Amino acid sequence: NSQPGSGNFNHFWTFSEINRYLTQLTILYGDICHTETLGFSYEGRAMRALKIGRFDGTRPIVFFEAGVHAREWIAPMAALYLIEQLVINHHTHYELQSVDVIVIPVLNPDGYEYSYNYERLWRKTRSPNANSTCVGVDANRNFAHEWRPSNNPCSLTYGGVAPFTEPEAAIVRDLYARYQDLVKFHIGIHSYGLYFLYPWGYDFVNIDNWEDHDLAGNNFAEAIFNVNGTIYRVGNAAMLLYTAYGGGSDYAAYAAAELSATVELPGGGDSGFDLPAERIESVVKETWMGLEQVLHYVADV
Ligand code: ING
Ligand code: ZN
Repeated sequence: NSQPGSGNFNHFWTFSEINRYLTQLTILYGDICHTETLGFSYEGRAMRALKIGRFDGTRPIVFFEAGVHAREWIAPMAALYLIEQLVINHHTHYELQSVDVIVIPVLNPDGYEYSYNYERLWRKTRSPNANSTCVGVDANRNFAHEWRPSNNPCSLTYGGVAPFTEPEAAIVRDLYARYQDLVKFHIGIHSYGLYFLYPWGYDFVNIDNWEDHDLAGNNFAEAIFNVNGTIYRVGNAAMLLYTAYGGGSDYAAYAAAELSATVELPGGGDSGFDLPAERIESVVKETWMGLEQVLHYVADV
């Protein structure tokens, strides 16, 4: 029931539903997209990307990743809705005539499965830590830009013993190494908070081209506001939210991407992470309107 085009955004899909959907989509629309397994998680699950476009080494790439944090279930749903719009309505999107898109809907599949089946508020990966009974690393603190050592594997934001110990971070590093200058925009999709956060996250310092980020972020926020009146705040990650060392968005800006942001989708439920399923459709639709502006921003340069 998560068939392409079925419009079934009324429940949170299981990891196997997501995989079936991606496979189906590439069977039906193999001329415009394909999936690629970028690597395997600690527990051996495939980390898959959907790639839309030509990838001939000349076209700019926009890169979306969701689900690095297990409990933020709305993030993969937003990525899947974006995929659905771009693939099924491919011909109505002029931006796809000049831009290639990579989407990783579930970057941390072990965590997603664990959150889905055992512990709703699980955030990290599921790799063991030496000399500790606490499991997992925050993969969004496991990147090499301004990474910091920490001695508490039990922390929700534990960054690991070194950068890139987690395959979830390493495959993103490898993507940037592979596509280099072609990556024009990186978006990390998270929940919750209603923010468009741009670098740097490691300190209260703005990235050199923060004005470009601000413009792109305001386009994103305005398009979303026009749907249901949802108000996003746009600005520097450290100043608007909190400092975070070794984050994926910072690494993207450092290593490859001209523009990079973390977006925080709406919260809901008791914890903020357990948005009621009835709200999925409305959230992914408004989010799509914002994310489409990101594609326009790159296509219109
Ligand atoms: N938020 C991001 C986090 O990893 C973030 C926010 C990312 C802040 C990068 C600064 C830099 O903590 C969630 N919801 O995980
Ligand atoms: Zn997150």
